[in-house]
Order: sequence, then C-alpha cells, then structure tokens
Amino acid sequence: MLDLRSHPHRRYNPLAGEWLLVSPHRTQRPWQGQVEKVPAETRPAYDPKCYLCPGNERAGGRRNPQYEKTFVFTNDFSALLADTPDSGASPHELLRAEGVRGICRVICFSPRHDLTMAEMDVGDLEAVVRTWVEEFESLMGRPFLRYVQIFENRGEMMGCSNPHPHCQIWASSAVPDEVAREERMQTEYWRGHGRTLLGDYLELELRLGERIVCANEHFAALVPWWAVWPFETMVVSRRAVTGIDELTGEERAGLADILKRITTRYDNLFEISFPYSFGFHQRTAGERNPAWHLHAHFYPPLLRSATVRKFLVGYEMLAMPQRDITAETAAARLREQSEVHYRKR
Ligand code: H2U
Ligand code: ZN
Repeated sequence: MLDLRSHPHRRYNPLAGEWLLVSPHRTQRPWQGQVEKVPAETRPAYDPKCYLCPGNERAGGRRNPQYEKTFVFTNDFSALLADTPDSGASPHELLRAEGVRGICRVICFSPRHDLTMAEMDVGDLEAVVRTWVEEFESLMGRPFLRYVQIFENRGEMMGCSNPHPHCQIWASSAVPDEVAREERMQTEYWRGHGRTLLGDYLELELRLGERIVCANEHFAALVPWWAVWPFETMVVSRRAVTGIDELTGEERAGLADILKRITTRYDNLFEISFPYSFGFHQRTAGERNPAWHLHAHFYPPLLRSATVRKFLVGYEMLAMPQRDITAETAAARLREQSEVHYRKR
C-alpha cells in the first residue's frame, strides 16, 4: 500500500491540470547550501526616503498625497501600456509576437511604512479589500482589458523593491497563461458536474480537516493537496463567486479577517516578516463564466527557517515541480501557530 507520509509519489493539481512529485522520505537530508541573511526587522512608521509614504515624492517627480487609508496610483514604470498597437508582428510561424495593451497600478495598503497585512487592523484591511474591489470593477469596465491580476510581492527575497505595504495590479488585453489554464480546468469541471471545482474541493477539505489551516464563516485557508511551495496556501471563498466584486459586505470582512490570520501565522512560523508572492485568481472579462471560483494563492519560498529557502531549479525546471515535506505536515505546522503576532506578544 502506498503511504503518502513516506513513499515518493506524485499528486495531481486539478486546477492547473499538472502533476507534482512528493518525496516525503527526503526531509531528513542534511543542508549545506546557501544561507540567506535574515532581513532587518525594525522600520520607522514614516520613512522620508520611501517613495510610497504619504507626502513623499516618487521617481519621476509626482508627489503622494497625505493619504489616510489606501492610496492607488498608475505605476510610474508600468510593464504594460494602454496605447500599444495590439496587432501581431510575426515574421514566421515559429517567431510569433502580438502587442499587449494594459494598465498597471500600485496600491498602498496603509500610510504606515512599518506595517504588513499581518500587523494591520482588520478594519484597515477591509479598506484594502474595498480598494481591490473598486480597482477590479473599474479595470474590468475598460473594454480593451481581459484580465485584472492583483498581486503582492512581499519581502526582498521575492523581489519586492520596497517594504512599505503595497500590492500591484497588472490588467492586460491578453489573458495570462496561468489564468487561462485554471479557467479551462474549472470550465471542464463545471460542465461535468454543474458545480465549481473549488466549491467541491473546499467541501472535501473541510470534511477531512487535514489540510485546513484556519477558516471563518466566509473563507477558508488551506494547504492544497497539490501544493508545490513548502508552505503554499490557498484562500477560497465558501460561496462560489466568480470575482471579488460579487462578495457581500460580510464576505469582504471575512476576506480581510482570513488574510490577517493566515499572514500572522506565516510571520509566527519563523518569527520574521514572512516573504511570499500572493494574488487573486478570478473571472476573465466577457460573458460571466459561472465555473470561476474566486481564490487567492500564497507562494512563500521559505522551507525550514528564516534562512533556508526552496528554489524551483534543476529537476523542477527540466521535468516537474517537486516537494519534500508533505502538504499535511505543512498544514499542521501552520495550524500550530498562534494568531497573535509575535511582535505583539
Ligand atoms: P514591487 O516592490 O512589488 O516591485 O512594486 C513596486 C512598484 O512600484 C514597481 O512596479 C513602482 C515600480 O515600478 N514604482 C512607481 O510606480 N513609482 C516610484 O516612484 C517607484 C516604484
Ligand atoms: Zn513608506
């Protein structure tokens, strides 16, 4: 009999239509690789040199207002531009190119330079959720945009250029591949079952309990069966909504609550401001596709301590993703953590 706690095996990710390799017997191997330096922990509430702090000047000369909750601006170095020609330019069938149009924004979560989602008040996080909804609605209302990607890079290790709490939005005329893949898998499942893939998956996980980290009335945070990153989690809405704009007021508050709780648990794991990439997946523009089920992914790179991280290299680049500690072990570790932030104890 295959024992998922000790035998090498592969697991299927029904959302991406991909497999990953799990090697639980390997968690004992010695580590002599690179040790990352632990990031400095103390930051001032206001940093006169920060380009996101209220009242400060940004690169390019614009000045931020004295904002009090959230602040949104168009990225001064946008990866996508609204006026790119969107026709193709393909000199050969093997050399294809297409113009992509888009709009990029930056959202500051708080005027406080020293806070993170984990350390903000839930009420202030609700303001962040409201801002996400407003931006999603306004960008989805632009006829040339087909997908609105909201994401946060947290921590230097993840390539975040500034510790001031913020996220980015890249809205584009082309649907990104990761999103297109999830759309295809969810649509197939919907056609076969008449229910959303993640609705059924969440129901199953809530029944089993093994991979659930925490939950409230409207959302649950869990380590997915198919997690690739050591402490990867997914936040899923209990009600099948296609986008963040369909959440009720109570559900938005539930989202703020679950985000604070999962990020607090992350920070408490190694008592550092836990790095990750985070972002929502939700419906694409056009006819509302009921197969879409709003969710967010957290992809954190850390493995065993503040200094040992996972890389997707070697076998993972050439063959398939792989992990050592099982999703169940990771979920248990996150479940053990307190929901009181270590800096407030
Ligand atoms: P990251 O730290 O997640 O990279 O986000 C910072 C973004 O802020 C980045 O995309 C933008 C960068 O282009 N930015 C401005 O728009 N104005 C500035 O003055 C500096 C940075
Ligand atoms: Zn700042």
